Parts: sequence; C-alpha cells; structure tokens
Amino acid sequence: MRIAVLGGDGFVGWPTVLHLSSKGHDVHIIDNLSRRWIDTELGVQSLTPMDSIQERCRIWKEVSGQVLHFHLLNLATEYERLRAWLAEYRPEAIIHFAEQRAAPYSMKTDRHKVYTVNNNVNATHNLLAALVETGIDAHLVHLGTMGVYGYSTVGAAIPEGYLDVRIDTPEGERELEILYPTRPGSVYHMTKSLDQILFQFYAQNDGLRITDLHQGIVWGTHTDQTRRHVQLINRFDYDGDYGTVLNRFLIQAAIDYPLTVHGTGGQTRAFIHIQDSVRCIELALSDAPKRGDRVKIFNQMTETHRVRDLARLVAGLTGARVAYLPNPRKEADENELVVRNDQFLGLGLQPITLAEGLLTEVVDVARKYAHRIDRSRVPAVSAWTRDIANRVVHDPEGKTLRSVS
Ligand code: USQ
Repeated sequence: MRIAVLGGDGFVGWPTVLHLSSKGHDVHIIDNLSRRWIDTELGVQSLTPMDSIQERCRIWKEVSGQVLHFHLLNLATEYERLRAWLAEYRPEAIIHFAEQRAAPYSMKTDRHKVYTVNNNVNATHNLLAALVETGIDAHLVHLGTMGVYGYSTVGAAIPEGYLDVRIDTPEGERELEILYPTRPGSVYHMTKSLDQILFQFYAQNDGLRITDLHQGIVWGTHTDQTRRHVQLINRFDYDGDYGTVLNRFLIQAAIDYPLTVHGTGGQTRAFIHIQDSVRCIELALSDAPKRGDRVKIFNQMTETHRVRDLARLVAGLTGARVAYLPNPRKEADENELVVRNDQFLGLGLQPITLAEGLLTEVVDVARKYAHRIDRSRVPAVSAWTRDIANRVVHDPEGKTLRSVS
C-alpha cells in the first residue's frame, strides 16, 4: 500500500515508518521537523543521538533495501502544497501524527497555547479539506489520546469512543449513541478533542473513512526495526516538557535522580509499549471503515497503572529514591481508570506488559547516553494555572525552581 505518514520523524512516527516499510509498504514521510526546532527552542535534546531524517532514510535503505521518501511540508500553514502533494501521490492510507503532542509544552505560556491550537487544529482540518477537494478515498488513521475522556473516576469502564445514552422525549425514552463526552485536561488534549468533532463532521458529510486511535502513555524506546542499526535509533525525551512519566522515571533512576512523582502520585493512566503502538497502527490499517461509516475509534492501550506504583516499581528495580513534589498540573490527586480495548485484542494484539527486562532495557539505554542528560532540564516546571506558576517550589535536589509564567 502507498502510505503517507504525517509526522513520520517523531517519537511514534519514526518507528511506525520503519514497521510499515519492513512489511513492504511504500512509505512517504511528511514532516516539517518542528519537533527538532522545539528541542532547539527549549535547549534540550533527545537522550539518544538522532541523525537527520535524510540520513535515517539512507541507513534504512542500506539495512532493509526499502526506499523511504521524505517531503518537508508544514500541514498547518501550507494548505496549497498539501493539496498538490495529495493530488500527485494519491496515498491509499494516511497516518496522521503531525501534531504538537506534549501537554506541559502546550501549557507553558499563552504563546505555546496559541501555537498548539493553531498547529494541531489547522493541520487536521487542512488535511480533511484537502482529502475532500482531491477526492482521495484514503483511509485516514489519526493518533488521538486517551486524555480526551478526562481523568475523573467514572466507576465504569471507558468504552471505545462512543457512549450509549437514553434521553427523555415527548414520545418516551429514546436510545442514542454519542461521542463520549470529552473532558480534556490540557490545551494539547483539548486539540485532540476538537479533532474528534472535525472527524465526525467529515465522515458524516463527505464519507471520509477515518479511524481515531485513543492512545495512552507510550513507554520504551526500541522496536524490532529501530534496533537494526544504531543510526535508526528512536528519539527519547527525558525533560520536564516532553518526557512522559514512566520513561522519565527510568532515566531518573539511571542517573541517580530522585523519581519525580507529582502530588501523591495517585493519578491512574493508561500505558502502551512503543512496539505495541506500531503494531496497533498496522492492525488499524487492516480494519478500515467503509465510506459512510461513523469514525472508528479504538482505545490504543494495554494496561493501566497508578503513578506512585510505577515509581515504587522502578525504585524496587533500581534502588532509586522517590520524591513527592508539588504538582505543576491541575488534575485530580487520585483517580481510578478502567478502559476497554476489546477491538485491538479482537484483531490479534498480544499486549506487551510492564516486564522487568523491558524496563531494564530503557535504564540501560539511559545509562549508555547519560552524558547527554542536562540534570537541570529534568524537573517539570510548566504550570497549569497562574496560581500554580506563582508558587515557589524546589526540585528534589533542593534547588529553587520558578515556574515559567
Ligand atoms: N507525572 C509525574 N511525574 C512526572 C511526569 C508526569 O507524576 O515526572 C504525572 C502527571 O502529573 C500525570 C501523569 O504522570 O498525572 C502522566 O503524565 P505524562 O507527562 O506521562 O502524560 P501526558 O501529559 O498525559 O501526555 C502523554 C503524551 C501525550 C499523550 C498522553 C496520553 O505526551 O502525547 O496523548 O500521554 S494520556 O496520558 O493517556 O492522555
């Protein structure tokens, strides 16, 4: 299949490109390399040394014999070029990762909020409008987030995207299926909630074939394909804006930094290993909706864990110390989370769950590249509200931190 991977230079995008290419698909990467620019803006770098995208593609050809095509294009600002590209290459499937994906980055300042909304919402809408205009019947697979559901304790399992409700009408009770009410906890998560409405409209109005993957927190770094050559290595974020919780705990343990638990660590979240993430994308591609179908929504996660339990697990494995810090986010101190993921299991996914070997593998990667870590960039300082930003807090090593406000 000819597949366009939008955002194919990113943390999940790159291993997906390799996975699909290894299966013989003709893969085109579209990316504006914004993630690399954000590294420069923030003054941090991936723990793992990443080559340029062109170099990565060259190495992949040497290793696998497969050609990857790279197109430098900004989906959010270059609508005409995007439409022309689609008309020329006519992909049969499109995987859309091309959004700013960090919640703390999206909450940093008003400028970061504006950027995240402009970038994410315009990228998605430009793509949808261009698909209609060019008449391309590609299956669009979008990487969404579990965060659209929100993280309050519901008392029931979170269904896959839709909720059955009963409403009272003058003729009696009626059953309806609605999009699960969205309750995003950051500007970033809000953009993914807005995406859902865009998808609903274009599936209903123009018959676009769309799958939305509500993904949990990804952990791990290597996949079978990124392991094949040192220059194919995936990026790995450890800093307070882009690093995600479990990967952060693992690198913190590797550099003898106290594990940074926010608040009581009572937040329960959904998780998935990076290898399963790319596998799920392949499974979603194999199960495309038909024209006229509603948007197909999968919960792309394999297990749920409470943050403090993960910290204890990593501390037990490595001897690290756990630090309970004031929470820079506005979120529930404690929540329960039960999630349905029957559809991927039904398609044959055999989940990789937290196993000692895989956790240790990440610690080993972090130890290998520990010299690239700037300890001052480990604390999470992006504050969710002005009140939180005005609090003076200390990092676990005793240094005073001021939130960016
Ligand atoms: N947390 C800590 N300590 C840390 C970092 C995070 O206690 O050092 C806590 C946070 O307060 C939060 C939880 O861990 O309660 C998760 O934070 P995270 O940074 O790992 O994840 P999040 O901001 O939710 O975003 C990440 C990805 C995003 C994806 C989302 C899936 O960056 O792209 O959509 O996970 S989900 O969390 O299911 O919404």
